[in-house]
Amino acid sequence: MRRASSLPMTITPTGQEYIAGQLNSRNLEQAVRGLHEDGLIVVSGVVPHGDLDHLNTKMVQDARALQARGKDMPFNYNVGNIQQDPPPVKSFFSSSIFLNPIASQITTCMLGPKPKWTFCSGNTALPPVEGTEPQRQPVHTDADYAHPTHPFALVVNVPLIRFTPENGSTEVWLGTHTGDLAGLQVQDGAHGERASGRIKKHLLEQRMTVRGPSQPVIEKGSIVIRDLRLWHAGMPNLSRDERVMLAMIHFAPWYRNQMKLELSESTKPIVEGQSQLEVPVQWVSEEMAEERYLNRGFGNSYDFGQIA
Ligand SMILES: O=C(O)CCC(=O)C(=O)O
Ligand SMILES: [Fe+2]
Repeated sequence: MRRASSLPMTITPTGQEYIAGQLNSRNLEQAVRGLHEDGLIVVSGVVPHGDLDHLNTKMVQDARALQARGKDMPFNYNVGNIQQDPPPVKSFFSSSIFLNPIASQITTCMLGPKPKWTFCSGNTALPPVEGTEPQRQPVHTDADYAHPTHPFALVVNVPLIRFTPENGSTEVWLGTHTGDLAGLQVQDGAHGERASGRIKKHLLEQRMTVRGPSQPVIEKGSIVIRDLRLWHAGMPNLSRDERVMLAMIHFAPWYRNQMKLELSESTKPIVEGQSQLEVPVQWVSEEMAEERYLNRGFGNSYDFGQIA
């Protein structure tokens, strides 16, 4: 048997598919196959660069403000990687980024009609700070709790710039989202600890001999879709630029996750202008949205689980 690649499958929609906001059946089949087999795919050329640049300028400023909080930074595993929410207001809420129709088409095919979007945040790999050693995250799964053994949640990641190994492209371990490799038995640390979901060392060594990790180059304008269970790790950013990656979670329609987004009323027409996703929202005024989005929870304070 041919050894499986450690690099993800990339789907490249045609101009027609892009304009229609929908993949044709062949590309959709590829996407679904990649998610079943590898637990992660890249869809390239689906987000206009202008929309990314506009949001990136704002989020880089915000990242610096969060970094200036020092030990109170909302970091995950180590201080080089902060959890950072995008501003939930109309001027930055492009539907190409937050409600991308091709991303929703794919998650719908995997999870069933009207996936539920209840988490909207981001991960920022910060450039090195003088006097500190750049650190990587431990290999982990974000599904650090008892969960179903079939697909139930997909993370839609939108990189705001081109990702490379130098600027901290996420390390991914393809094919680790199912079977014996998924579940609490492969993990160290329990939900509620700052470093939960870490994959046991001997399992990493074993997996390395079967299908090792990669840090793929992801072109700007791409969307990455990842099974929540997949093993991965945030990597050091050795460049001079903040590396911002949005993370939206789509849950299966039957999955009883209780979270809600908090969005400004100003985004309502955009959210209600689409019908692919169910979007439970706590609507707040523009002013309140502005005031609160950089002071939300991070890491373990979110509950990705479902009620009984
Ligand atoms: O920033 C990244 O590349 C990944 C971050 C991550 O996996 C996490 O904080 O859980
Ligand atoms: Fe993670």
